[in-house]
Amino acid sequence: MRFPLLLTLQALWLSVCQATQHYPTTWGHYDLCKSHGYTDEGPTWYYMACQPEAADMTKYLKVYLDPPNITCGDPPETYCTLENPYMCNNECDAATEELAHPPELMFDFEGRNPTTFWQSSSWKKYPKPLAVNITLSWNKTIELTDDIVITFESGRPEQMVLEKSLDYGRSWQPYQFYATDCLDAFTMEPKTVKDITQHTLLDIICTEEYSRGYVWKNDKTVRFEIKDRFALFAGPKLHNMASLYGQLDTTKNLRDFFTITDLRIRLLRPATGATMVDENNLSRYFYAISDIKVHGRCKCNLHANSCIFDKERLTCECEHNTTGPDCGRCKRNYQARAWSAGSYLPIPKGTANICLPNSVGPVIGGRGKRLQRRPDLNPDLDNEKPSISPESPGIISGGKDVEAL
Ligand SMILES: *[C@@H]1O[C@H](CO)[C@@H](O)[C@H](O)[C@H]1NC(C)=O
Ligand SMILES: *[C@@H]1O[C@H](CO)[C@@H](O)[C@H](O)[C@H]1NC(C)=O
Ligand SMILES: *[C@@H]1O[C@H](CO)[C@@H](O)[C@H](O)[C@H]1NC(C)=O
Ligand SMILES: *[C@@H]1O[C@H](CO)[C@@H](O)[C@H](O)[C@H]1NC(C)=O
Ligand SMILES: *[C@@H]1O[C@H](CO)[C@@H](O)[C@H](O)[C@H]1NC(C)=O
Ligand SMILES: [Ca+2]
Repeated sequence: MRFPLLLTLQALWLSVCQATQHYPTTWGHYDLCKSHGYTDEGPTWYYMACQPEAADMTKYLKVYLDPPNITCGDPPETYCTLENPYMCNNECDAATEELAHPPELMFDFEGRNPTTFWQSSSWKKYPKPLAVNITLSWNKTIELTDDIVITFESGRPEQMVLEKSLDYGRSWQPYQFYATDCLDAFTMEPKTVKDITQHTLLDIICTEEYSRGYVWKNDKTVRFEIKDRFALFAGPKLHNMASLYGQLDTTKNLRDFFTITDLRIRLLRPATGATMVDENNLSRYFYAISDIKVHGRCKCNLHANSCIFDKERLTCECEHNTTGPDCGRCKRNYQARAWSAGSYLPIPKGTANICLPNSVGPVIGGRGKRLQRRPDLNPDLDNEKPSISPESPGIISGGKDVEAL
């Protein structure tokens, strides 16, 4: 009679897997910033590293197009298909709601049929390049947690660059190059994400995987593969997130790689489907995007487990007596030691590294030497070893002394 039980367990396991398809169970840690506990002296709080849940980040962005008037429909235009220049029934008219294709349609709910999409003007100025920048701005640092997926309604571009900014759009770095011919377009060897190793994870590659023309009509997505990169540390099914978290904790470059404030999609050359551009019918060449997926979480330096969207702006709800949009500072009167980010280590609860009240005692200069140490103070306070705050016995903090897993 073991059989039924086994089946039940299997069914249970399957449903757990389905429920957590996006986020393996190991993502669940770090959802609490503090918890209530008791010591000999009475009730107290225990503080832990914490972070907001990952979410669909496209609800919180602003989109900017360059050139600003590149959206189709003003004046109205009729488009022909790439496959058949005599099939010209794609009409764009910005003044008619049913025929308009504004940028918002890249971020609306894509559950219905037919799809809704943004569309550019056609390549009227050929051979001058048809270059369009689509910039997505959050005005907040975001940590990516899943692949960026761009779904094209037109053919996928023959040349495109995905760029990122970490400083609110002041400077930009490429994330990935995309071309039908990487050598020709960017003088880069074509690679795929499978060529990347732990040691080359920060390398920027050019891929030809997402630029094949109209023949692959069913494959309309262009991806930036976050999960494949995570998998280099966390294993193919991201079962060992602890290992990834350990790496993120100790390697700033790696953390920064997945962190953004803005994204920019630089469309450089539309799909042409053939080796020669048909100069007599340029209405066949344009860009159209039906959906963009960006999944991530607010970066709160492990000092907040929620992030709110208020007055058009994302802000971490900082705990641990930190403050600022990313909880990047200690609150006034809580500067007894230098601010530091929370730590994922030790797994699974991490270390809060809370800011301590000034009354703990004055700290001299930058070296953090302490004067007038009060007798009840833990002598290890300065070197981030686990320590007890004098005001509230039982508060655990510090602890960067754990080896990476
Ligand atoms: C956009 O505006 C610029 C400058 O006003 C103009 O030269 C260009 O033709 C316009 N482009 C489109 C596609 O309407
Ligand atoms: C493209 O070809 C179709 C079919 O011949 C024609 O109806 C349309 O006007 C042409 N467009 C241009 C811009 O020549
Ligand atoms: C797009 O952005 C790049 C830099 O990221 C800039 O050089 C270019 O002028 C922008 N505009 C267009 C239309 O490409
Ligand atoms: C970005 O956020 C800051 C506050 O963090 C605000 O002052 C600024 O106006 C925002 N910028 C934009 C373009 O929304
Ligand atoms: C911040 O400081 C206040 C006042 O001392 C204290 O009640 C609170 O528990 C502190 N919070 C954290 C997370 O340390
Ligand atoms: Ca859409």
